Amino acid sequence: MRLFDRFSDRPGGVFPYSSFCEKKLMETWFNETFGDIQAGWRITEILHRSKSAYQEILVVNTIEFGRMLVLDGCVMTTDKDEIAYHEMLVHPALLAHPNPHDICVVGGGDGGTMREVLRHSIVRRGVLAEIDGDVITVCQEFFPKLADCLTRDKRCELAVGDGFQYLREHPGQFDVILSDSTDPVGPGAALFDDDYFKLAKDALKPGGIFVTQCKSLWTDVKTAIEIEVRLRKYFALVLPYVSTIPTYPTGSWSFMFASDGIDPRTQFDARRQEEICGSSNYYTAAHQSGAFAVPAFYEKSKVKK
Ligand code: SPD
Repeated sequence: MRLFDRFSDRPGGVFPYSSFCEKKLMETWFNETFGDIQAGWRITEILHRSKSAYQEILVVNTIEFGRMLVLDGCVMTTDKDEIAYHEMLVHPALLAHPNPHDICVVGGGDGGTMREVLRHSIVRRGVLAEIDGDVITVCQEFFPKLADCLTRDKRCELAVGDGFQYLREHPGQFDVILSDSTDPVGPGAALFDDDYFKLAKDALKPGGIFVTQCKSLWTDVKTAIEIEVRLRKYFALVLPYVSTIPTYPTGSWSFMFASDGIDPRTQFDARRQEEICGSSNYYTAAHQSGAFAVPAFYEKSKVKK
């Protein structure tokens, strides 16, 4: 699909006070198509378009959600609802780990996940293993609230390159690994494979925790179950959880939490949680267990397999 195909002009009504003027207002929309569903956001401006060595990078200004980062036609993040993704990818795991000192984020070049990681004062080192340096550069310009931490916080280390390779070269180093990838299609698919999950497990210290973003349970319950089953080969406890992310397909998104036994719903540091909740805009204390209440059809779909 050509980049231009993602935009459409639609008649949006008539000019106010237009009884003598038939001219229609034209609205420009950015559309994302996923399977048989299409979502659209009315935009005012295309702020950036480029093609990196890995993907098409697009930044538009939407009316409802502010700036929107789009990679290869898929919405990655927006000014307004980024909190629902980044806070929920990070806090359940970091609060569950008793000593999260060394953290690795795989992907996440926009910086949002790392920003949340670095809000935990207990963190000593946050490594961002992002394959596409252009995403970092573009986000530093258009999403400073997300990306500023990548250069301003001394605890953050940028490892621009293949996350797969990075984990292979750093066995036993991390307390928590967070996989902030694109979707499990095309280049992102490798970050949902057996080999990658094994590498992640090996790159963790004993007792380490791994979390990956997953899919919408409404459209991809089978894929989510497959990812859970794959993770179970390497982790004793694997739990799906969900967040409401309006600009992601279906508006409801899942994550997989994986540990050797730490259960985030009951084992977490309440003192650190209080500190995080004080400055969070999405995550609340109730999410630490409540987010793990996934729809009944998730378990039932396993039986049907
Ligand atoms: N379908 C969208 C999934 C995108 C997950 N990664 C988003 C990156 C935001 N830091």
